[in-house]
Amino acid sequence: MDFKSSDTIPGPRTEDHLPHTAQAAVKIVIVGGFGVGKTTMVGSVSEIRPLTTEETMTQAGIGVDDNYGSDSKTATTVAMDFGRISITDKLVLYLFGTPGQERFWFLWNGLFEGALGAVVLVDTRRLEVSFDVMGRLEERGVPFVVAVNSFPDGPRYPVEELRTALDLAPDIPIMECDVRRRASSKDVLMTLMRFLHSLALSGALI
Ligand SMILES: Nc1nc2c(ncn2[C@@H]2O[C@H](COP(=O)(O)OP(=O)(O)OP(=O)(O)O)[C@@H](O)[C@H]2O)c(=O)[nH]1
Ligand SMILES: [Mg+2]
Repeated sequence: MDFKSSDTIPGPRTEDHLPHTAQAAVKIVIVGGFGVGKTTMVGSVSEIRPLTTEETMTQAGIGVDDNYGSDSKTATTVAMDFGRISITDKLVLYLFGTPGQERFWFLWNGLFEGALGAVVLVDTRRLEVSFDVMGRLEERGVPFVVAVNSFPDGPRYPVEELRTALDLAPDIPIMECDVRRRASSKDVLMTLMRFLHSLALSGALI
């Protein structure tokens, strides 16, 4: 293909460059059922413009994909979300959001490859989806924390009640969050980092 002399190939923007102090990069996956807020979380916390693979939801999805009354949700992830956040000068997290619709779950295995840890996003209106999600992480030996993304019409339960309902081991962190807020999403990631650090110290992280 010929390029006209005025054509320019866009290079990385300044904010896309990794800080030169970065010494370690860690892959984290964000998983959860359809429409639980995975793409929103990657977008709210990423310091680079996130890469998304959103496709518009069409009439064909009616009766198949229940968006639980979220009229603002018009698109769904069909492959993955990708973002990045520097936790410290030295530590960088690469974030991979998974697609939520079950017909795309076969892509998760590839996305889990090399992941050090995961965030399981939970919607209290659809707790049952979380069992499948956590089961897949357990099968792959990926440690995770659980973050409850509270929607206004979702039932509210004390966190410890949710721990019991989800049959979570006592050491697995569980917290509430609002993935639309950067600070809240960052708190979740910090909790995951602390959890992974404690597992590493105890020798449980392979
Ligand atoms: N009220 C409320 N709405 C939210 C919250 N989090 C996300 N949303 C909205 O809910 C919708 C779902 O968000 P997405 O980020 O697309 O969810 P997802 O998990 O990536 O969805 P899929 O990729 O389709 O599985 C969007 O319209 C968000 O604006 C929340 O905490 N509260
Ligand atoms: Mg998504």
